[in-house]
Amino acid sequence: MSVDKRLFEPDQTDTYDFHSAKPTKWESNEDIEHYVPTHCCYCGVQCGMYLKVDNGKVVGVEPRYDFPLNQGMLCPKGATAYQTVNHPDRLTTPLMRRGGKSSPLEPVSWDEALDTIARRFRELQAQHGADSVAVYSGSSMTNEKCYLMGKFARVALGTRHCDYNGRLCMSSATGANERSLGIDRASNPVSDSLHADVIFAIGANVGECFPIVTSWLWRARDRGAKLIVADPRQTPIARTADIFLPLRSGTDSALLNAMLCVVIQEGLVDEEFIRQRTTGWEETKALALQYTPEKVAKVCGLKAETIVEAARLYGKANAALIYTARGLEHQSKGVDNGVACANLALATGNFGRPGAGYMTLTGQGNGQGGREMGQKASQLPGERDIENPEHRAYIASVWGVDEKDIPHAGLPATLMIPAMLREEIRACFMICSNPMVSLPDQHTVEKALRALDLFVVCDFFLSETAALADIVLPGNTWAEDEGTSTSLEGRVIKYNKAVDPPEGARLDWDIVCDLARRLGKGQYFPYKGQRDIFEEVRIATKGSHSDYYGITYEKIEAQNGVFWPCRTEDDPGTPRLYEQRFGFADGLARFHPITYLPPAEEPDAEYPLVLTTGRVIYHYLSGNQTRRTPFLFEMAPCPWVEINEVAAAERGIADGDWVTVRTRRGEMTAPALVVRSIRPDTIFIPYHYGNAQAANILTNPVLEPMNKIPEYKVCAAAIAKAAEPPAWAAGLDPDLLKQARRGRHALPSAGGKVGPRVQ
Ligand SMILES: Nc1nc2c(c(=O)[nH]1)N[C@H]1C(S)=C(S)[C@@H](COP(=O)(O)OP(=O)(O)OC[C@H]3O[C@@H](n4cnc5c(=O)[nH]c(N)nc54)[C@H](O)[C@@H]3O)O[C@H]1N2
Ligand SMILES: Nc1nc2c(c(=O)[nH]1)N[C@H]1C(S)=C(S)[C@@H](COP(=O)(O)OP(=O)(O)OC[C@H]3O[C@@H](n4cnc5c(=O)[nH]c(N)nc54)[C@H](O)[C@@H]3O)O[C@H]1N2
Ligand code: SF4
Ligand SMILES: [Mo]
Repeated sequence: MSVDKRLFEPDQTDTYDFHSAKPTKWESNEDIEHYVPTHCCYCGVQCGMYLKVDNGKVVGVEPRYDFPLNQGMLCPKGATAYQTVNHPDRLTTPLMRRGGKSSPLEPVSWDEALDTIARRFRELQAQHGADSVAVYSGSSMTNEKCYLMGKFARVALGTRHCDYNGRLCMSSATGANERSLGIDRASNPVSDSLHADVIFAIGANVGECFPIVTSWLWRARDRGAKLIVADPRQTPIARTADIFLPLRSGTDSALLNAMLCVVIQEGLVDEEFIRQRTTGWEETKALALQYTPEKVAKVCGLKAETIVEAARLYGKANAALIYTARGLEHQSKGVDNGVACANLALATGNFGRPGAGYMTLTGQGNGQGGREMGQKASQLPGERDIENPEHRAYIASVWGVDEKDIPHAGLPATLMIPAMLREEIRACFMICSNPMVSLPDQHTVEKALRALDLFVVCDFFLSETAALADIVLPGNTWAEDEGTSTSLEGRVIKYNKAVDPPEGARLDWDIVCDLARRLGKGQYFPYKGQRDIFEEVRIATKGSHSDYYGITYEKIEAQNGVFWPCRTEDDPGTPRLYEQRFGFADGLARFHPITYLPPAEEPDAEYPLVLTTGRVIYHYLSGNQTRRTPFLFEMAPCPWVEINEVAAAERGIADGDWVTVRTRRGEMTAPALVVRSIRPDTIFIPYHYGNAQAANILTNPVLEPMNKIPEYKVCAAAIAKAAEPPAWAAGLDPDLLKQARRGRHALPSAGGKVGPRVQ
C-alpha cells in the first residue's frame, strides 16, 4: 500500500501556492491524488482531516489545519483510522445461516438476505405483534442514518422498540441537562476553555479520550487557568492538576455537594444570578449545607482540606468550566451526579459567559446528533417527546403518516436484553453497535441474543456480535458515505465521500431503504441520496431545541461547521448556550437538591475492591475497528488489570503476573499492571475487548432508574494471582505483551517517579 506519496515534486515547489488553504487535488505524471476534506470517524471531537485517495483507494490521512478544533492535530486513532477502509477483514457479501441457528454463516445474495429478513420480520410480527421486532442502533453514524433508523422502526416496522448505544453513553448527561438546564447539549464551545480561570474535570480522562481537547486545556493553563481533576486514577491530566481529588468511585455527588456547601459557607454564591435566572435554590442550599467537607471526606476517601481548597478555587473563579464524562455518568446515580454539577455551576453564576459552563464531553463521533434524531426509545426527531400529542402530530405530518400509527415509547437498549429473554422481543435489527463487548453482564447478553428467532446485524467487520447473528449485512465505513455529524460542541459538520464501498458492500442508508421497500413501505423512504434525508431532518427538527432548519450542506462547508440551534438560513448558529435564557419555557434553570446515595454494589469481605472500567488512548469502544489496526493493536494487544502497588504487594502480585478478577457476574484473567496511579482500594480494566477478554463479563447490569445507563464504573470485585494463564494467552506474542506493558509504564504516573502518589 502506498501511504506516503510525496506531496510536492521538488521542481514544482516554486510554482505552488503554499498559502492556499486547501489542497483539494494534486496531479502528478502517473496518478491523481485527491484530498477529500472530512472528519475523523471516532470520538466526539470530530477532528478535521483529509483522506488521501489514490486510484480509488484511501491510502492515507492528513490533519486539516482549517478546522478550528484540531488545527492540524490528530491523535493515534485519527491518524490510523484510514487503515480500516481497505482492511482485508471488510465484509463484502451478506452472510446467512441457511440451515438454522447451528449452521454456519455462508455468503448469500443481497436479494436472498433482504427478502428473508422482510419475510421473517413480517411473520414474527403477525404471530407475536408488531413490537416483537426491535431496532438497536448506534451513534457512530451520520445524522442522516440515525434519523433514518428511528423512522424505519416506527414507520417501516411499526415497532415501539427502537433505541441505540447512546443509552450506554450519553443518557445520564441527557437526564441532567434536561432536568437542570432544559437543553441537551454542552453549554460552551471547547474554545471557551481559553476564557476560563478554572477548569474542573470530573470523571473525564481527557488526555486519553479527548486528546485534542487536552491541547485546549494546556493552552488554558498557559494563560493562567487552574485545573482541578477528580478521578480515582491519576490520569495524564490529573498528573499536572493544581488540585487532584482521587475520590472513591461512585461518590461524586457527595463531593459536589460538599463543594457547594463550602461555596455557600464562604459567601461565594452569585445571589443575583440565582435570583434572576434560576428556581429551587432554597431547598438545594438547605440540603447542601448538610454535606460538610469533614463528613464527605470519609465517604469519598479524600482529605477535607483538599475538598475545601477545590471549592474555594472553583468558587472564586470569574469564569469556571466543568467538564464531565463517563466517570461521573456511568453510575446508577449518573443523572444525580450531573445535576449536582449543574447545581454548583448555577450557584456560582457560571453560565452564559465566555469560559463559564458545565459541559459533558460527548463520547461517540455523533453522540450528540445521535441523541436528537429520533432513534431513542422515548423520542421523535428534534428530541421531541414521543408521548406528546403535538409532537407526534408534527412528525406524523413530516412523515406523511397518521399520528395514531406512530408507536408509543418502547424499551431502552439496556432493557431490550431482559425482554429478549422473556421472548417479548423475538427479532432484532442491529446497526452500528457491538453489545457482545459493550453491554454489562456479558453471559446474560449472550443468552439473550442467542434466544432471538431472527438476529440481523449490519456492520462492515464481523464483530463479536455479528458472529452471533443469523444474517449479517455488509455496510459502509464513514469514508464511503456523505452526511452530517454533530460534534461534542454541538457543531454540525460534514463527512464527504472519499471512495465507493468495496464491491459487495453497500451504503447503510441504501440497505435500510431497500429493506423498507421490501416491507411494503417504500413510499415513505423515497430518498435518492443522503441530501434528501438531510432536507427532511431540517424540517423534522424545525422549531425544536436542536433546530437544524437553518443548516444546509453548503452552509456547513462555508462556515466550517454550524452550531445548533440554527433556525433560519441567515442564522449563523449558536456556539454558546444560555446567554439570555435556559431551555425551559420560563427561561429559568432548575436547582434540584441531590441526596448522596452509594453505588449499587459496595465492597465486602468476599469482594473487597472496587472495579472500575473505561478506556485507553489506543482503542475505540468495542475495539472492532481499532483492534484491527496494527499500530493500535500492538500498543494495547489485550486487557490488563491496573492495581496499586500496595494492594498488589498485600496479595503477592507482581507486575505482569496473570491475575483473576471475580465479581458476582463472572471472572476474567489478564496480566496485572502494578501502578502508583490508582487508589489502593480500586482496580481498573480497559473494556475494549471481547469474549474471554471482556471486562463486561464482570460489570454490574444495574441501571440508573430514570435513564437506564449501566453502572460500568463501580462494582465489587476480588482479585488473586491466577492459577494459570487464560487460553487466549497462547495466541499472544509475549514480547508484544511486554512491550505494551512497558509503554503503559512509561506514563510517569503509572510506574515512573513523577507526580504525587495517590493517597
Ligand atoms: N481513546 C478513546 N477515546 C474515546 C473513546 C474510546 O473508546 N477510546 N470513546 C469515546 C466515548 S464513546 C466516550 S463515552 C468517551 C469516554 O471518555 P471518558 O469518560 O473520559 O473515559 P472513561 O475511561 O470511560 O472514564 C473516564 C474516567 O472516569 C474515571 N472514573 C471511574 N470511576 C469514577 C467515579 O466514580 N467518579 C469519577 N469522577 N471518575 C471515575 C476513570 O478512572 C476514568 O479515568 O471517550 C470517547 N473517546
Ligand atoms: N465496561 C464498560 N462498558 C462500556 C463502557 C465502559 O466505559 N465500560 N462504555 C460504554 C459506552 S460510553 C459506549 S459509547 C458503548 C459503545 O458500545 P458499542 O456501540 O457496542 O461499540 P462500538 O464499537 O461503537 O460498536 C459499533 C459497531 O458498529 C460498527 N460501525 C461503526 N460505524 C458504523 C457505520 O457507520 N455503519 C455500520 N453499519 N457499522 C458501523 C463498528 O465496526 C462496531 O462493530 O460501550 C459502553 N460499554
Ligand atoms: S481526538 Fe477524536 S476525533 Fe480527533 S483524531 Fe482522535 S479520535 Fe479522532
Ligand atoms: Mo460512549
